[in-house]
Amino acid sequence: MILTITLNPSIDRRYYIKGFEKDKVVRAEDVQYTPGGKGLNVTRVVKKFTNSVMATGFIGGKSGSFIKEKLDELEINNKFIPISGETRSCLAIHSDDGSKTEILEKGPIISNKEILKFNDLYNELLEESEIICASGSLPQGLPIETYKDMISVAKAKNKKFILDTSGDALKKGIEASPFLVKPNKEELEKLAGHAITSNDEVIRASKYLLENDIEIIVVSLGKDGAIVFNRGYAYKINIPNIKAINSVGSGDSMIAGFAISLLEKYDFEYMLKLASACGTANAMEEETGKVDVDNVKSIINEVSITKLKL
Ligand code: TA6
Repeated sequence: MILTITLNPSIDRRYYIKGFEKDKVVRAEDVQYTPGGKGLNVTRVVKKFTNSVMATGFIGGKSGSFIKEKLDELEINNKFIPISGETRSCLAIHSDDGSKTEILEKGPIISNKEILKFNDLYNELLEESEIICASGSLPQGLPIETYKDMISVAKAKNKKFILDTSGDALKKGIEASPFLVKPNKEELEKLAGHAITSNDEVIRASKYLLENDIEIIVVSLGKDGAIVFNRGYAYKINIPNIKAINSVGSGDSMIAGFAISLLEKYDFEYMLKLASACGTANAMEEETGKVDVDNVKSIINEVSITKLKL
């Protein structure tokens, strides 16, 4: 089973606005609400391929109830710790000029009592899980070492832990050597402490990560594909050009592809192709964290991989 962890879930509110500008009153042409937060985007894509998935984390208030209702409608198994705070919203404003502006709320303050309850639930769910996916920011109240501690517990039980987060939570998480991490270029630049403008610089900046005994490092590069590091080699992944509608959630969809591949024990090259195809297929959809499985299957055949000796 794949356990997806969303400690800071969100109602993702997508607005389509003509002529969006600051300091103006504008009206939304369309709005869509989806149960979001990176881990729930991962969950919804995983569910397209297998029912062997369980979502967990914290939810609270009416927003939390909305998320649970949507997951139940999608028949996604879920066990969340109810909190006194209100689950956040994240806004994505799409303008007709092609621009996309995201506003991410910090999220609620989690109490120590709620944290202890989650730790018990996490240990219980670990027993029935093989692959753990933790994605997204930490809500307020959780120590910055939260992911690091969760990774250590999972590794002690021989579980594969995939971490997709940013900033100090990522930096601390790396210290526990998760099985797979997926920084995007901006997150890698923050880890490296300098701008990255070429694939060679991606490879040099990733060497620090390689020293932390991480089995698979994925540097996602948007429409430029990704560079993946594993066992002394780097793999440049090229994806086909597509008509991108909404790229939000493509990184999360890529994570879903890796999790499915690890669960099904696909070979390494097929895993790279499936994960890349999931990320690409997500961008073809209006909804965040959504793929059409037929699109994924046809894109897989158009993904190319170049193997480079490090
Ligand atoms: O990756 C896209 C997304 O999941 C958005 O849908 C929004 O929920 C945001 O990321 C949350 O990011 P965060 O890093 O705050 O968990």
